[in-house]
Amino acid sequence: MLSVTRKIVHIDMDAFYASVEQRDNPELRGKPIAVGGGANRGVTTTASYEARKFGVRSAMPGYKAKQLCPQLIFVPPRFNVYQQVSREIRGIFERYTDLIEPLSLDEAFLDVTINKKQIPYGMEVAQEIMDCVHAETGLTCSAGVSYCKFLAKIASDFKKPNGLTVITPRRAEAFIAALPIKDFFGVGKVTAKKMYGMGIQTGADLKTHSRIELIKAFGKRGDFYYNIVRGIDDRPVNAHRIRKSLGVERTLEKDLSTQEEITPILLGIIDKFCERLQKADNYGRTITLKLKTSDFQTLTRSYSKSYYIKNKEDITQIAMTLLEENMTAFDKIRLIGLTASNLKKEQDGTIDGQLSFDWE
Ligand code: TTP
Ligand code: MG
Repeated sequence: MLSVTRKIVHIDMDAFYASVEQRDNPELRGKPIAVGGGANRGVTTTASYEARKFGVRSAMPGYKAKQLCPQLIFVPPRFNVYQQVSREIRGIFERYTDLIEPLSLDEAFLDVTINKKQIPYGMEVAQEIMDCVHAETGLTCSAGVSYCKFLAKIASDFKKPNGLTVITPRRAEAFIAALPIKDFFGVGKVTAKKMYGMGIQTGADLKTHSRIELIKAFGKRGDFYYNIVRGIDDRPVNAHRIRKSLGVERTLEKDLSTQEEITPILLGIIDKFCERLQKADNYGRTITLKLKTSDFQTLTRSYSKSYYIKNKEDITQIAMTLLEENMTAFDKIRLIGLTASNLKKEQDGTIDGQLSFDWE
């Protein structure tokens, strides 16, 4: 059988939210900034490269970021602007291919094996896209090019910011062997920890384990790890990724423990949640309440109906009942959220992520 080597490009914007803020406010340029994480409780969404030198990272509590970098400037997020930029870069991608799989607002896989400009090299497509993104949005991105998604994704991270990395089939195995396991796309924190326990630090270590061993340790995913460490990844670029949930969540200003304290916050979330469903014109048969405890445990509790839950009274009643029934499951919480799943419209090529908002 004739097999054609695919050309996959992965594009990822550099320090996305922070770069947009620095672009739109010259006073922030060249300075260490964090988006979100203001006041004392919020969590930063991302940090400018100037702030990263101090160790400031995504998802870091604001107070910790400030400790690491006392001159850090906190900037409130502007999600509508990030969404607009996301649409602009998507417009650029569409000049080359319709096979686009967005992973979040700022990154996407593109299959350019056959592309609208008939450019023979994936690298050339990636370079053109990087140039267009810069010329048209004033922002930089990084690109990875390879024959599969796994390697394209890893490649885009290799020379950030504004970097372009190509991993050819010939270089793939050596590249993967040297790669720390924590940088594997598809290996989360929990899996990485388990792998460390098995003496696996790098791709080379992972490769010493048999398929059976990996399946025993990681179930079905073991098979996936066995393949990717050998550079085998046939997953197609899926232009119609299925959106499975839609939701809203909020990090609290201080940890809360009583139902009296939590109820008004939950009511606010219900308002936003209903607005969001209406705007998306999408509704779910399942509503999930998500609570993150002060010691960072995540609790999720769901309730399903046989019909799509649209009505605000219904949603309020479900959310309140889920809260009430689970008041004994935690001591204090630091985050609360609501999600709709089993959605009416699960087929959706665009993605706008889980909207999380910090008001401070
Ligand atoms: P990333 O692409 O992971 O990060 P980044 O673009 O800020 O930086 P890099 O140059 O390393 O790619 O995420 C894209 C945006 O998503 C980021 O700017 C902010 C948001 N985000 C969060 O809100 N919370 C998170 O925990 C992470 C990782 C990202
Ligand atoms: Mg990025």
